[in-house]
Amino acid sequence: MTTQRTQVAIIGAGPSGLLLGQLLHKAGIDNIVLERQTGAYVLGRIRAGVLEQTTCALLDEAGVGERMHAEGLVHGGYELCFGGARHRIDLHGLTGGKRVTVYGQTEVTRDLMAARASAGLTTVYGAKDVALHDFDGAAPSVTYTLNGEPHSVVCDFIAGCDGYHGVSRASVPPKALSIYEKVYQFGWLGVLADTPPVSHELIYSNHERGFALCSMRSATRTRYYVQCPLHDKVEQWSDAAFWDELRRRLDPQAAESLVTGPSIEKSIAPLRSFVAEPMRFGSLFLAGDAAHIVPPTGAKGLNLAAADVRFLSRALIEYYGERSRAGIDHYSEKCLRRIWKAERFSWWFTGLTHKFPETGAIGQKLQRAELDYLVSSRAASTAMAENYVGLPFEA
Ligand code: RFL
Ligand code: PHB
Repeated sequence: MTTQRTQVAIIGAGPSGLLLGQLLHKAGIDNIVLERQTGAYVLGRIRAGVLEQTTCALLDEAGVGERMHAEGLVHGGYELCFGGARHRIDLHGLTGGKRVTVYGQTEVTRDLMAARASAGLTTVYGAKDVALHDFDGAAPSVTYTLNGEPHSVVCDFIAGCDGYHGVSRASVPPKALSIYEKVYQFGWLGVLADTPPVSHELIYSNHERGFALCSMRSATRTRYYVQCPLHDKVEQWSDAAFWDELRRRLDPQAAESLVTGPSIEKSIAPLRSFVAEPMRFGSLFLAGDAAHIVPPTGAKGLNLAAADVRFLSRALIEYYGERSRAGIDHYSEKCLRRIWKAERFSWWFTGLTHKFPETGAIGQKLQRAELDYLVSSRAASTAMAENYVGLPFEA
């Protein structure tokens, strides 16, 4: 068994783990990242696309914002489509000047990987059998195997950044956790294609056939989604069937101008609201999807992960710099306060825009009334806009 020593052992090289590693490194705090998959596999997962301004600021702080500023698309609004017409939500005007940046999670991860490599920091890809030890005691450590060989990392803290299916949350005794969960009865079928976007801003569409979302990655690459039955298989959906279904769920003008092409990625994601409380157990911290999941409608998943990492990096910097445990002790409470607001917003926006056959005709009428109210009331639009661009860190 080879033994390494570090200050913070980070499990998972998704956006949470890599961003935490970079911020800690900038502050002179040593860390090792252990990732089960290969780097190529991590980059192959097409996920989030919309960054809040505070997430962009954190990427800048980590020294990885350059390409995001050069290539990201800054959006001051988006459109809600229902009843055959589109209605713009002026995010910039309604929030006193805030905007969002459309820049894919894949690119954020790529930038963080490059920064980590050029700083010469250790990332172990292909780390199997990761196990956490003594995080409620005095000598925390993490063991893993690499190419069949056993390894151990002795550390001060463990950051569980290993997503919803990771080992970190699963290592906490169930009685120490409170779990809150809602699983939706439908999924999102997503397609990535090298086609120009149907419109220069995102379109969230509520249609009697189901929800649709038109997003993008660049001026030549689109990311589109349609609500689909939870148990559909990707193989059931030809490209032609996807484009037909998307077109039907848009207003006539967008349907007319939609440019189609071969898909370069196609996948179905389930929708879930999930929170595990608390987010700290002794020297173990959970961050990102390891602790909470939102349905993607509000574009909050990646942004919440970044917010956790912001609180956690500050807490650890305060600990090593001033030997103060205040940030560590308040980590869970500070994160959860804002997380629950994003959970509420994502649940509400999902309810407003998706088809729920079980609510019947009255459910559809009430949904339409709320959409009408939302686009005609400045107060209602403002509430929506301030959640979409991201709530402040301290209430
Ligand atoms: P990630 O990205 O899941 O990264 C966790 C990493 O941990 C590794 N791992 C392990 N490593 C070592 N040992 C183990 N035992 C391990 N178990 C797991 C994994 O291989 C992985 O590399 O979590 P992180 O960093 O917290 O980042 C969170 C974001 O990825 C997530 O919130 C968003 O992508 C959520 N999400 C979306 N958010 C949006 O805002 N918009 C979207 O359109 C959107 N689409 C999605 C999504 C999440 C999805 N998931 C989780 C299945 C679509 C999907 C399919
Ligand atoms: C995306 O571009 O993948 C995306 C954008 C907005 C969302 C969800 C996903 O709300």
